[in-house]
Parts: sequence; C-alpha cells; structure tokens
Amino acid sequence: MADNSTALAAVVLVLASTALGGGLVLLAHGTLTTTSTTTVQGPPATVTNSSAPYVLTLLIATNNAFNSTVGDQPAYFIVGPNGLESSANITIPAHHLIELIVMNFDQGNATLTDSQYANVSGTMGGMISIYSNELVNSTQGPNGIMINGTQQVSSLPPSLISHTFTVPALGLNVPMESESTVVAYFNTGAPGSYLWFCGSECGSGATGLGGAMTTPGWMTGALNVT
Ligand SMILES: [Cu+2]
Repeated sequence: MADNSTALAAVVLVLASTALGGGLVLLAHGTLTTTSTTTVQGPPATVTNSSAPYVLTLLIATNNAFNSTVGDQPAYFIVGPNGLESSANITIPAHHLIELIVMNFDQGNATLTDSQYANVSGTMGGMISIYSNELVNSTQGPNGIMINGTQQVSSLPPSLISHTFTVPALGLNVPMESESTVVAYFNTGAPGSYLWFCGSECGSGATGLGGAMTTPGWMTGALNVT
C-alpha cells in the first residue's frame, strides 16, 4: 500500500508539473534549474504522417584532425541513415515542419561572435529543449524509471554555450549548451540555399575564427531547402 500511494503521489506531482507548462528559471549566476519533469512537446496529435516533421539530426564532435598546423577542430556532422555525413550541404524539405536534433559532445564553451547568438530565434515558440546529464538525472521508481527530462529555454547564458546553429536568412539561431542535446522545431518556407554557421569563436588562430569557422563541413556550410 505504501508503495502504491507513493507512486500515485509521484504521478500526481508529474501531472501537476506538466500543467505548469514546463517553466524555466535562469538563475542570476548563470546556472540552470528546472521546474518541470515534462519532455519535449512534439507536433500536435492531429498531425498526420504526411505532415509529420522532417527530422534533421546533427552531431558536434571535437576530436577531428583539421591539419598538422591547426590540429583538432570541432565540426558539425549530419547523422544520416548510413552514418555520419558532411555538414557542408544540409538538405531539408521546403514548406515543412522540421524537427532539429543536435547532439553536442563538446565539453567546453567559446566566446560568441555576437551576444545575440545567446538568444533562441526562428523556432516554434522561440524555444529549444535541452537535454543534459544534469537535467535528466532520472530515478528508478516503483513502476519503472522516472524520467526527469528536459528544460525549454529561450536563451542560454553565454558561459554555457559551445556552438550555435545559425541561419540568418531563416532567422534561425539555436545555441548549444556543452555536452547536451537540443531539440527544436521550425518551419521552412520557399526553396533556397542559405548559409549556416556557428556563432561562437570555436575555430583556430588568435581570434578563434580560422580553421573550422571558415571551412564548409566544419562550422559552416549550406542549408539547402528543396
Ligand atoms: Cu562552433
């Protein structure tokens, strides 16, 4: 009996948290705390398969040998059906809902080239969902694993940002917290080929703007909406 009532109380707590809408608190000292146990909201239940989101999965890794003088550089990759692919050309459908998933293995942060890149833009609700080890911290409950999940944020403290996925022509900016996965939804419009880049100084040289930052397939490339 005690176990059942505990489980019921936990379920009620989860439902109550969900009803609160998954609010986020950004503390003044730059750390994040969560007020919710909800997971990321997908598209509405009325969406049919034909209009299901196109899933674009990207991965950021750091131990990529650029050349003998620059050494290792971070890079975005497409996680495709046959493995990792170059991010020099990323193709997504026009006039379509896109579910963008970015897995960031980078442990560090880098200075933003412009403070505006700390802000989320161009996504549904102006939000992204962040999953990190600290945020998940799930526990085993009486009825199975209890998943704490994620946070939805509209910006990040610059000190937490490793990279961004930025497409100015689409108004899209998604900041990436270190060692985290981000999920965002956005809608594409007409076909076109647009520049994407990273808005943090994560490349080589004194400014951090060389190497990966100027090389397609590393921290920049083309986003082709077709
Ligand atoms: Cu970067």
